[in-house]
Amino acid sequence: MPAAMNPTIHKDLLTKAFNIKKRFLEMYKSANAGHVGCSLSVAEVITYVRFGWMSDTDEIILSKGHAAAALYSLLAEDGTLNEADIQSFYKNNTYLAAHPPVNKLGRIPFATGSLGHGLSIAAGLGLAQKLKKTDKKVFCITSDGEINEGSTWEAAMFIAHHNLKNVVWLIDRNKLQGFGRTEDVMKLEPLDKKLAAFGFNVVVAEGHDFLSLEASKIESQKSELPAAIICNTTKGNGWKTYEDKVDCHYLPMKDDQYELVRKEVENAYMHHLENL
Ligand SMILES: Cc1ncc(C[n+]2csc(CCOP(=O)(O)OP(=O)(O)O)c2C)c(N)n1
Ligand SMILES: [Mg+2]
Repeated sequence: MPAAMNPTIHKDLLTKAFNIKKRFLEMYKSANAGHVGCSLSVAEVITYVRFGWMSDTDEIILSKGHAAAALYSLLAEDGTLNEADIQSFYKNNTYLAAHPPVNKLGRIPFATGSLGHGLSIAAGLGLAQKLKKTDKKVFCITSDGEINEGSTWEAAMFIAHHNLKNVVWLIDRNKLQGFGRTEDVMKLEPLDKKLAAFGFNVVVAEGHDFLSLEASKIESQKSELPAAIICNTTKGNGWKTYEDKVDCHYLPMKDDQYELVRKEVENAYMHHLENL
């Protein structure tokens, strides 16, 4: 897919994504928590939506709420949350729980994490904005595993039926879910054809590549249909030992693993900058 991006903007996105990853790796380490691979999978997609696409008044619904640390880190990067908020991650009485609760602090409008509900929330918000005739958009990021849930397809039908062009559905297509590969647990393919049959303008992007994400934004705006963007990603992207392995879903990082993944993520960032 052809794409062009001003190198300064590209560098800024790479830097923001790096900061976001560095911050959530620290959060996971100090909380001794899992879901590291789930956040690494979605890091560039969420960065691109926030800093490359949406306006300040648009909404993000992170339907795959188990990657909450990526969302909180993003909200720290845009200044919504501060360092003290981030330090409270996973602690008693925190606003920043393992899954995002409804949260005034982070301007999170709905709780997510019970998989399969985020797209319905986005559909409702999208319809409300359409009726109010506003320009506000709703970006919903789902996992691929949660497409197993019937409620996701119900929301898809609803979005298509009401032609909610203000809802942008991005799918973190890492091909892994909690207990194995998506195609073994419950086959999704041919996902593009299924989504097209439901009435979407289906766009495919490389979900760790800002040029491809930029191209998908442009492509998604060419159609009269609502967009579903299949973002091809790798679970645990950048954590070489566990990339594309189900273990990176659950495993907290040991000290040496943390040092290693931090270094690997930093090296990949430096490499990108050198090759801009
Ligand atoms: C309704 C529901 N069932 C089960 C779970 C437990 N759970 C948490 S993450 C996950 C699967 C993760 O795979 P996927 O949904 O593809 O997310 P990703 O690969 O992006 O991390 C499951 C089953 C849940 N959060 N909600
Ligand atoms: Mg998945």
